[in-house]
Amino acid sequence: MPATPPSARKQPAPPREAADPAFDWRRIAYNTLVSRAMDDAEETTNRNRTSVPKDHLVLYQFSARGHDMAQCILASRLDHPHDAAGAYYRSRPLLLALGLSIEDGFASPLGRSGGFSDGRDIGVVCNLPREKGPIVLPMSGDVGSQFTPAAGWAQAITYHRDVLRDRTWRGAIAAVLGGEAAVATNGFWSCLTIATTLKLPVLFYVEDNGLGISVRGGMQTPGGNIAANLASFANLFIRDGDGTNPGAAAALVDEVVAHVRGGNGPALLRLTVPRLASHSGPDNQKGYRSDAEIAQDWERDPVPKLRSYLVPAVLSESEWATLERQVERDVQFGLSAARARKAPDPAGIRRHVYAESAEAGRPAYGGMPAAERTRLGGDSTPRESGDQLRFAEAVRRTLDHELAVNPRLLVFGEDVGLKGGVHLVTEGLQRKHGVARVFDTSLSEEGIIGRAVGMAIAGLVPVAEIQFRKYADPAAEQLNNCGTLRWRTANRFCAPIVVRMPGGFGKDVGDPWHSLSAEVQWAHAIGWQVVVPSNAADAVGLLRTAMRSPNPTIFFEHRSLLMTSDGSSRYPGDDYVIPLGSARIIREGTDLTLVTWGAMVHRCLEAVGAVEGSVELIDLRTIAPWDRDAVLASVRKTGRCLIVHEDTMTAGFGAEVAAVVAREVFWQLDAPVDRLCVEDVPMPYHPDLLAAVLPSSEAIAARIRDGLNGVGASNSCHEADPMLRLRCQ
Ligand SMILES: Cc1ncc(C[n+]2csc(CCOP(=O)(O)OP(=O)(O)O)c2C)c(N)n1
Repeated sequence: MPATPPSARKQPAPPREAADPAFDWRRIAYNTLVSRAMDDAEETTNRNRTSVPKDHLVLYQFSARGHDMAQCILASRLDHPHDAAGAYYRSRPLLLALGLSIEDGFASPLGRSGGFSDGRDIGVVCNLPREKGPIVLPMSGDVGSQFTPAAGWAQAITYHRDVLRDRTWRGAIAAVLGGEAAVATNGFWSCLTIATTLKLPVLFYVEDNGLGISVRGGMQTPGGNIAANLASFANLFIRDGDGTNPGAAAALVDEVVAHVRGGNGPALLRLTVPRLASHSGPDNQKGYRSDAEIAQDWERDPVPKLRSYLVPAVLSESEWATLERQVERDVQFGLSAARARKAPDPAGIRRHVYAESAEAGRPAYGGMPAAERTRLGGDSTPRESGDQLRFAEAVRRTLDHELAVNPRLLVFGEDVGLKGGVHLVTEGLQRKHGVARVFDTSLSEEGIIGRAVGMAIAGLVPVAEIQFRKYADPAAEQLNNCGTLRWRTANRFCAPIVVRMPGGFGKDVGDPWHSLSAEVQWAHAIGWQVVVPSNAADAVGLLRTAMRSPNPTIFFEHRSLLMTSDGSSRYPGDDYVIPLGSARIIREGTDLTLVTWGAMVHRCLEAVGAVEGSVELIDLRTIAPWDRDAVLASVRKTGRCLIVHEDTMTAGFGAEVAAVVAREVFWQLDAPVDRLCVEDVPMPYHPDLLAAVLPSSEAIAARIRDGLNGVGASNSCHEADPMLRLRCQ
């Protein structure tokens, strides 16, 4: 717990008279001065590196000098219990004004325990979870990635208010802060499209200091003024002004916040501010800024302007001096308390990649409340009498049921509404559950995933569709950040979303865009669960588990299984769940273990039927987590292992399985671990070309025979290795 600063014990007297009485100017001045003093303390500490112990240094410093006052004015207007701010590395003044303690504000850049991330993330990459009151969404280091989660929060406001009929969300807004360079990012444009097309309560707050590190604003938007350039953008209320003029900035903040809070749709406020420091600690501004320009910027410093605005109209000279002394005391107190904190404990570094089953302490902010998860329950025994159905229908039925029993659940993506998705998996769901719960999105995968993240943090259960696996590329930033979110915030936040991703080869067709599988990418990404079902029943159980999980999940829907008999099976029931990380042994055997997943399961099954010899066929069903125990137990028994997958060979998930098998059961192996995969080429279009790269059941059978006979592709290293030759004799 942060220690109580001296000022919290003795509050100053209220102002005699306010310049604009609607604002608490003393509070704004206090917060601005605190932020300024913290920047000063950090920069001094870092400049005098030799005079302070190494562990007292801020490793990565970002100053907010010049941006500070206007942010404190904005924060004073974020006063609704369900307001949220999407922010970036220069937003610490906003956090201080929203309730961040000075001690936590120092401790995080110092890398001390506790704080935003328990020493895991840069100190200015902040977050602020609060039970009641505005929160700050977890920031990321990627410029522009703050925007679409804010759109998700804003859409969640409307969902809580209109669908869940929770009146406490009325009037809430999402404010999203960014520099003028951030307006060039995909995230900005995606969020702008979402907010303006849906008329969401989003306030874009652009802090224009004219520099993106060293690059001038004219490179980010023509002429350097995004407010001017967006003048004709529909559904966007725009204001532009000077962020160093207290009265003018306050009036503009008031106007835009009132517009958004009043339900009139999004607004954009651009405030010009000076950057009264280098971009960050390591930058010295040499080469791109003259001394004269830096001096000119200091003339625009908002702090002296704030002082003249308030003294003597609101505060007397001596009251201002008292305020300054109070700030100095509080900041020194906070700094000492932060320095007294322990360094983070390396023993805990592996925690919080995923939710811990017995959650110690406070649960993370985000996702469905645990009690609701428990209420939904689940049954791991399949119903035997279910009707036969196709994979696509199984997914649809599962989504339909979950939409019915879980009012927090939403299904969205490109074309998923009236059309029912290009794979027709969501057909009929919008008609049944309404456009607020099953809806089309704009064509922006970054927007689909970023929005899902914001919604999940706001307590909803977003099930997003990426139309084809390849088209997750534009969403890679949001997907990666979603996976690491719980770990980065040391379990302060989580965003359990489900991403449905159809992919893989189609029935006899392929191409580089619609047929990618590359599931390994998400097994490699930290924090994701990755599900690769091979049939309808497994799809039902695994999808339901994913939708009730506290962790994010990628759910692969293989194109060749959606409508074919291969993917069909009996419907296992409306409550059926399968724990992730439990493989299915499809056929038991004693001579060779065949490990596979997804569509290759069916080719492997055919191959096994065509060979003599006893093959144990394992369908992994999930590759993150994957069932190491089942695979290792099987290979211990058979002494041989062949892995077959559709993803390309080099660094495919088979390499991971092979490495673990080789390490863990080396002395029980009778042959080298073998892999049969698509070679390292993209998926081709012509059926003959496709057939040439995909492992066929004949090719799999041939490789099984090689394995059983101790010959084959891996034979050369087998012969070269005397130990293995010995074991095979
Ligand atoms: C996606 C991404 N690209 C590049 C960077 C490196 N980078 C960090 S800050 C920055 C400039 C951002 O400038 P602006 O948005 O104007 O904010 P300011 O720093 O001026 O407040 C860049 C290029 C990054 N963090 N993320």
